[in-house]
Amino acid sequence: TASTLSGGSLKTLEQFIIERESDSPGSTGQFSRLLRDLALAAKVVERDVRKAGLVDIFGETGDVNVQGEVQKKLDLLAHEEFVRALRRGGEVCLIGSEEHAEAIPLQFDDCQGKYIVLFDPLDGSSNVDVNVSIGTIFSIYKVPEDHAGPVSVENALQPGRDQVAAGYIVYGSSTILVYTTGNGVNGFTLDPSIGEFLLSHPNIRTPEMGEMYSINEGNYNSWEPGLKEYIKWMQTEAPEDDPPRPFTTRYIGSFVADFHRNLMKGGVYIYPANARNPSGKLRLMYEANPMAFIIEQAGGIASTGNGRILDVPPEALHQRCPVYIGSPKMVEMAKSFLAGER
Ligand code: AHM
Ligand code: MG
Repeated sequence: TASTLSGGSLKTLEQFIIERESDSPGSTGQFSRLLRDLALAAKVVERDVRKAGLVDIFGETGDVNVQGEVQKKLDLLAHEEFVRALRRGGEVCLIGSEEHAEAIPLQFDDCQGKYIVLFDPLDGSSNVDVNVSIGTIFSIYKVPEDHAGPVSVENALQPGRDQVAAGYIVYGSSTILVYTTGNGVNGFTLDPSIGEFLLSHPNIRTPEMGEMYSINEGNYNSWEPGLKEYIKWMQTEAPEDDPPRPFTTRYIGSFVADFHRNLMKGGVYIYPANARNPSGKLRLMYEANPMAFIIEQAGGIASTGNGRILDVPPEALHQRCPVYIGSPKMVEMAKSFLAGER
C-alpha cells in the first residue's frame, strides 16, 4: 500500500530476498543471487521500455549507444538483457526464451549453477508501439540432480508443479515485480528516484470471486459451446446475485497486465483453444506455468479447462496450452460450464 512506500518500513526487494534466504539454513545464496540478477535485468529493460518511441529520434541525433542497441526491437533487446544478466551471474545452466527457438546453454561441461530459467522477455510486445502496458514473465526450475552430461532441454521440460519460483514484471503506469517461491506472493514497486524495487504488496491474495472477465471476444465463433454459455452467463443480468451480473469485460491484450489486474481485483483470464489455435495461444513454459504457480499461491486456480495447468506434462519448450486462470470461484464456474454441468 502507499503507506508502505512512504512510511517508516521501506523494504527493498534485496532486503526481502536476503531475509527469506536466511529462513532456509544451509542455502548457499545462489538462489538469492539469481533473483537479484533477474531484478537487475528488469530495471535495465524498464529503462529501455521507457524510451520506446524515441528510437527514431535517437537515431536522427546519432544518440545511440555504442552497440546501436536502442534501434533493436524491444522484445529482442529484452531477451538479450535477461540472457546477459543470467550469464554474468553464473547460477543458471540453461535458458529457454520465447524469443529464441532453441534452449540456450550458459555453461557447458561442469556447470556449477543449480538453476534453469525460462522466460517471455517482453509479453504483449505488439502493444509497445501504442503505449500500452507490457511485461516480462519468468519461471525457475532446479537442474535435476541426476542429470547426465551438459544440462539439456529435456532437463527443462519439468511439469509446472516443480517450479521453485516464478514471477513477472509489469511495465505499466508504474513498474511492479511480483514473484513467488511457493511461500505466498509478494509485489515490489520500482521507485525510479532511487532505482529500487520496494515491497508494496505483501502477501497478495486474489479475491475468491471477481466481476471481470478477460477474453478476446473476436474469436467467439470458434469457441466450444460450454465457453459460449459461460460468457453468456456472465453477461446476463442478475442484480440479485452476489456479485451482481452482468460482469465487466477487460482485455488489454498483454497477458501480464490482464493477469495482474485480475489478481489484484478478482477476475478470470481466458485464452481458450479455438479453430486457429487448437491448443490456445499462450505458451505453457513461459506464460501458463509461471502464472499458474503465482495464482495458486495467491489462492486462485489455473486450469486448461480440462485439468490443472501445473500438471500438464511438457513435451516441447514452445508448447501451447489453453488457459483459464484467476479467482477460484470464477474458474470453477468456467469448468462446470465446459463440462456441461450447467
Ligand atoms: P506474445 O507473447 O507474442 O506477446 O503473445 C501473447 C499475447 C498475450 O500477452 C495476450 O494476452 C495475447 O497474446 C493476446 O492475443 P490475442 O491478440 O489473440 O487476443
Ligand atoms: Mg507472451
